[in-house]
Amino acid sequence: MSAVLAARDHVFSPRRQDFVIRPVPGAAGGLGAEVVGLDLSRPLSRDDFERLQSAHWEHHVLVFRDQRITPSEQVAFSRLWGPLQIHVLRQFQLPGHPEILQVSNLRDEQGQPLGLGDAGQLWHSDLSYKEKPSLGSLLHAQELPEEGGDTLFADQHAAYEALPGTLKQRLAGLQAEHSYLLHYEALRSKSPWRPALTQAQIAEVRPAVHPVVHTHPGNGRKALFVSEHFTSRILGLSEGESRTLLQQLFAHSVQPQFVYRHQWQPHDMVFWDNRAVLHLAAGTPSHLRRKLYRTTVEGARPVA
Ligand SMILES: O=C(O)CCC(=O)C(=O)O
Repeated sequence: MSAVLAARDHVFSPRRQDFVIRPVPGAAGGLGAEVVGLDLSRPLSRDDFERLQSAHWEHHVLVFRDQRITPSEQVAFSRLWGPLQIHVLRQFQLPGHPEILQVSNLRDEQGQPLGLGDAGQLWHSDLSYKEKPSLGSLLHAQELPEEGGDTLFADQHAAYEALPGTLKQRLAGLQAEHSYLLHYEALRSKSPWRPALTQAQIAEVRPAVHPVVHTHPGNGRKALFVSEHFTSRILGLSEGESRTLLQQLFAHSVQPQFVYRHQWQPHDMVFWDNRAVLHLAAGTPSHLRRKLYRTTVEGARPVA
């Protein structure tokens, strides 16, 4: 369901809010914009929604500053963009809010992890291993460390556009497999608190096949759609050729000129477009506390 369809049944407020959307300081190439003055706990007008949608298609990462919103308000705002996806690791849901995945290194009184503390250690696009990957994810800062904890975003339109013409031709029509299980056991061996997956969970994350280059349904631009975390192979190539080509694309797609590094401020909510960017968690020193709430919006099946 597109955002426009998801928002169709929503009762919008007749009142616009007074806010600005401007390039985020330090961002290059149009990647990243900050939204200042908008209060997401208040009802949104259709005009304001459409302004945000245009900015999302153009800048791919929207940073909503100073959002004092509840989990229910985050869920309500996220639902405007499409149905919400429930993460397979149910253990890390926020109690009472199955749509919210806790991204956190905190533990409860029994010493059990509250959230997915090692989320995003490898570059990825959320849920690309689903038939319908994510349109976008919204991450709301609850508790931030004094140092570290940045999130990096890499512009996959710009990465595609910078490829040599011969490589663009080679990629046209290629399809790749995306698998949640690709690095799961390697991550578990580094973070033993990661739960072993049940058969039901494994069945829920069967691999999916998507075009290596897809066309963004909102802005009509092409983007690379492969990532180190989830893309396991390119169909129709030998194992060696597939590995070499994927390594080349992984290295190309996250070069510094395509990257915006987000340094979190208290109460930031960041809404990124999984169809246009890859992202990576830079890491937090283990003695410091970090907690964010993530909602994940379903998108359409990618098309070349
Ligand atoms: O914690 C972060 O900075 C990013 C988390 C992440 O990669 C994710 O939620 O997919």
